Formats: sequence, C-alpha cells, structure tokens
Amino acid sequence: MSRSKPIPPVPAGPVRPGPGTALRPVVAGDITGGFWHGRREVNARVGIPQGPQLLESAGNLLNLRLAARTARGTFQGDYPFMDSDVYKWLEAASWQLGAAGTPGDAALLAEVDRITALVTEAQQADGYLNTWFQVAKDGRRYEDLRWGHELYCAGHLIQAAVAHHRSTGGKELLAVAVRFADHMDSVFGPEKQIDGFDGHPEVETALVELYRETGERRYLDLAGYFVERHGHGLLGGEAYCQDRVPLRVQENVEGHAVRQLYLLAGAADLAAETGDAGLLAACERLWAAMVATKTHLTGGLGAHHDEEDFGDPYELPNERAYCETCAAVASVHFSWRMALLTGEARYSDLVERTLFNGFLAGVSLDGERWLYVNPLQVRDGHTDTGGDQSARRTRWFRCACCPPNVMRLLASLEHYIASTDAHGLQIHQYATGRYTGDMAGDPLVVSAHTDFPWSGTARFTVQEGPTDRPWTLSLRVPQWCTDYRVHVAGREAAVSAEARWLRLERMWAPGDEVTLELAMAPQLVEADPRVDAVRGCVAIERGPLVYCLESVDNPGCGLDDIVIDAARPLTEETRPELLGGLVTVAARGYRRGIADRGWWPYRRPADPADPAGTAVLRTGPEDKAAALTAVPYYAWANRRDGAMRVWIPTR
Ligand code: FUB
Ligand code: ZN
Repeated sequence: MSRSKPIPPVPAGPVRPGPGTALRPVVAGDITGGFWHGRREVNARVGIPQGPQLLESAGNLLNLRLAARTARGTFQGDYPFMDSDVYKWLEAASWQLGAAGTPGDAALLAEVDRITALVTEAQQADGYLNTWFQVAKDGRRYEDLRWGHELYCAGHLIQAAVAHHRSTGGKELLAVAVRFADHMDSVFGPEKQIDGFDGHPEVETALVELYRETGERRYLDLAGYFVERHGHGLLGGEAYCQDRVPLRVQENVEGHAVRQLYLLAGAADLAAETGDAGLLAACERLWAAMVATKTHLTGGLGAHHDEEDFGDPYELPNERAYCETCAAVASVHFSWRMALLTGEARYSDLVERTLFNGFLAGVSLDGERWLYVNPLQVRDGHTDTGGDQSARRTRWFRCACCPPNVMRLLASLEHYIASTDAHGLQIHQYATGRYTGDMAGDPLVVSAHTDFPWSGTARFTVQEGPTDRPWTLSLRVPQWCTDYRVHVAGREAAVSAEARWLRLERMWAPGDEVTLELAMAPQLVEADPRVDAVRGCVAIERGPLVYCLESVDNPGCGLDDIVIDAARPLTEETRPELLGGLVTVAARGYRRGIADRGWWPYRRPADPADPAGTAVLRTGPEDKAAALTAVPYYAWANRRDGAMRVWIPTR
C-alpha cells in the first residue's frame, strides 16, 4: 500500500460529531514521542501483530469459516460474542494503519484484508452476521436478546468498518457493516418484527458513528430507538442489561459496568447529533454520580466480580475490585464524548486518570499479557484461582474482550489528545506530538513536547495558523494540580485558569512557544469517608499517576503489615533502569508488629475513647521503621508474583 497522508478535512478518529458539540476533535493528531509513544510502539510492534494468531488459536477465525461454509467443524469458544474480538482487532489494526508512523505496513494491511474477506464471506445474504447463531444455534436468530450479543457484535463490526474506512479509504468492511445495519433497521422498531434491543449496549454508539460516516439518517434514528427502549422491562427489567429504568430518569450508574458505559457513550453521541437536552442532562447527571460515588482512585469502574457490575454508592472494595479493563476503555469513550459536547475540563481529567492507571494496567509492559480485572490490592498469601478474573497477567482469555479493546484505544489515542473550535485549539492531554485543528476553515497546527508524566513541563510550538487575527490556545489544568506557571515566548504570562482551562488568546505566529509547568510533587490522598474499604488509609499520587506498593520492592514483611507515616515527606527518584524507566516514590512507615491475639482475632479496643486508633500514628515496641517504595500502578505485576496495595493504612 502506498499512500501519502494529506491532512484530512474532517476528523479522522473514532468520533466525528456534527456541529452540535462545543468542541470538535482535531482533524489530525500524531503522537511522536514520550510516554504514550512508547506504549503505542509496543502496541504496534507486539500487541496488534499477535492478534491474528491468537484469534486463530482461540477459534474466532474458524467460526467465520464455519459460518461461510468454507470449513467444517464445530463452533469454537464459550461465548456468543466471539466475533466481537475479531472486529475489535480489525478496528485496532485499522487505526494503526492510519497512524502516522505506519502507513505502508504491508503485512498488517494484508492481515486486515484477509480477515475482512473472512468476515465478508460469513455474512448472510440479508446482511445478518453472527457466527454463534449461524453455526451453533442453527440460525435461530434473535431468540435471546438479553444474552445473544448479536447487536453488540454488530456494533463492534460497525466501529471496525468506520475505522477501516477513515484510516485506509477501504470500502469492503463498510459495505458489510452497512448491509448489517440495513438488516437491523428492517427488523427492529416499534412497528417492525421485533420491538427490543440488545442486552449489551454497543450498537447505539456505533450506529451514530455510521450515520456520521454515511449521512444515512436511518442509522441515527435506529440508535435513538435502541437507547430509548432500555429501561422498560422488555428484557426482564434487570439493571444488569440496563433495563430497570430509562436513562432519562436514572439517578446513578448501575448494572454491568461496560454495558452501562457503552450505553452512555451512545446517549452522548445522540445528544450531540439531535441536541436533545434531556439526554444530555441524563449523561451529565450519571457521569457526576458515577465519579462521586462509584469510581476507584485509578479511574477503575465496577465493584463486583458477580455480574461485573457497579456496586452501591461508596462500595469500592480494594482486593475484590473488578475494574474490568473494558470498563476503563468504555469510560474513556463516554468521557471524551462529554468533553466534546460540553467543553468541560473535568471529563478530560477522568480520561487522563483512567488512561494512566485503570486502563494502562490492563496490558503488560511487554505488550504480551493482560489483566481483565484490575484490583487495587492483592493480599499477602493470595491464592489465585487463575482464569479470566485472575490477579495475575494472562496471555489471552476465554472471554477475550479486554485485550483487543486495549489495542484499539492505544491505536487511536492520538484522537483523544486535543480538540478545536471556532476560537482555537484545546490541549486536553499532555503528550508529545503534533495536533491539527480547524478554526472555521483555517488550519491550526501546534506541536507539543513533554516528558509527561515524569515531568510536569510541556512546551508547545505554533507551527501554523492565521496571523491576521487572534486565536486561543487552551491548556487544561489537571484536577490534581494546584500550582502552575506559563511562559509565552520566554516571559511569564499572568494567566489564571477559568474552570481549569488556561486560555491564551494572542496574535500567534509560526514558531511562537508556550511553556507550561505543572507542579507534580508526590502527594498523599484520602478517600471520601463513606468509602469504608479505605477509611484510615492514604494513597500516593504523583501527577496523573496513582502509585502502589509491590512486595518485590518492599521485602522483609508482608504488605498487609505495613503502616505509612503520613506526616513524613515523600521523596521521588528517577529510575531509568526499572520497568522501562519510571519515577518511584519513597515514604516512611512501619512494619506493624502484631501482638499475639490468641485464638480469637477480635478484641476490645486498647483505647475506648479512640476505638479505631485514629488520633495518632501509634507505634508499639515491636513495630519497626520501614522505608516504603512505591511504583506507578500501571507498572504493577510485571515482575514476580506477589502482593500489591494502592491504599496504605496510616495507623
Ligand atoms: O459481554 C461481552 C463482554 O464480555 C463484556 O463487555 C465484558 O464485561 C465481558 O463480560
Ligand atoms: Zn473486557
């Protein structure tokens, strides 16, 4: 494949909203260096290329051949959504083909073409496509909307097709997606064969994007129909599949976390296209309630292993935290749409926190092993049951939804960094690269150079833009940052953040430079006191990174016995040789000497006036001072198995 890469006239990434949003994605983005470039390089070199072989050995590709009747055998895998892994991989590979570093990757393009052909052959004449129902269920379609995942898979197919079309100009996969969408449109609707929706949302956001790609209004209407049919008991009324209550009146997020978040992403897309204020208000309300009451420090979402769902407000366990990697991906999708819709910085704060912590922990540093669940603690003496929900990294899963989800987000990450509007360009995330906005037809090109998250300094250079009128470069001040300085052309600029956006409105010329310095000393944070699981504990953060203790760095006693001395300062150390290069944080604390309690572990408090020992750090004669070493959470579980904890007791 030989392609030049002219600047596309419209945003080339996963979300291309119409005129109804406050902000628009940049028309082109390119991460050229620094932290995220490193993670994306591993994804491009190791993560994505291993996909076809893994999909072959797990049977996903054979299922397509069986559906096409070009092979003989029985359905492979345990789940009706095996096809979705193929589609997510196709989406990841397509974004990768569109990324600036990889045009002309002939081997990857050949794999995409080969697998696209398998998908095309498996599709039925009327547009239907789901290998589970075609092969294992004798073609009995739509008999189990609650669990069948047919439209969920269709959603992933559509997103792959849009990515393929936007990145490569290829129309084959888009044609498959359009045929399936037309089929769905002929079957689903109030007056049609089936009045219902899929128990796993995903098709809603995908159909809106297909509308954006093709201009076909029926897809937007179908997405709207699906969103509105949730919550009326059509699938039995369970929160699990978002059927207990309509989104418009729902008070807090509930049920299966990934399902909830994909549905909200679709609702935000709909609000963007239709201007539906009620739907936007529901999205804002649910996002705020989720963040205030159901979000782990890492941005992880989903408290329960049982049903992979949200817990009650403030029910945020550590060692049993579910925090599925897919939920982190879905959260980024939802929050980014909300950032574009409203222009508010808080949505990009959550994107940042999730990307650097709850999301990135999902893939090993070498790109070969994965976590499906992302706990905040693994106890000393942990017995791991293995399997998909293991707290140990795994090569692939029986339910392999998370790995290709990580691949597709990393491969499209450049589209989540910056946005543009009629006034200029906004930087949401700090990543070395080049971002091209479109200010009412005028290209704006700004490059960024930063060592973030290791340092809080980012330098921006105007590369291109109108010189005959002022425009605004906006920089987000992250939620964790309380102190910052800005220099424009080497001179300190007196600028204060409004709603955490620094607005630099100037007559800019190519070559103009802005330097932002965000103070990012390590700090301790505590949780809302209603989070019982971590009462009396603190966690270490530095900039956007949440830190954790791992037993490999803290030998000599179990992590369950460690107490941090919160009054002592934290210090940091740059460790280029450790885990790909990172900054560690050191704290002082104690290894708690536990007095013998006899056979019964419970007893009356030593001080009835202060039963939990909350007043001061108490050290007993048997306690030993300890130096504690913390590493970024995203890097945990990349060495030998052991204990880990994010939240550390203070007494
Ligand atoms: O049901 C499809 C996917 O499998 C969900 O999104 C994940 O939570 C896992 O259950
Ligand atoms: Zn998953």
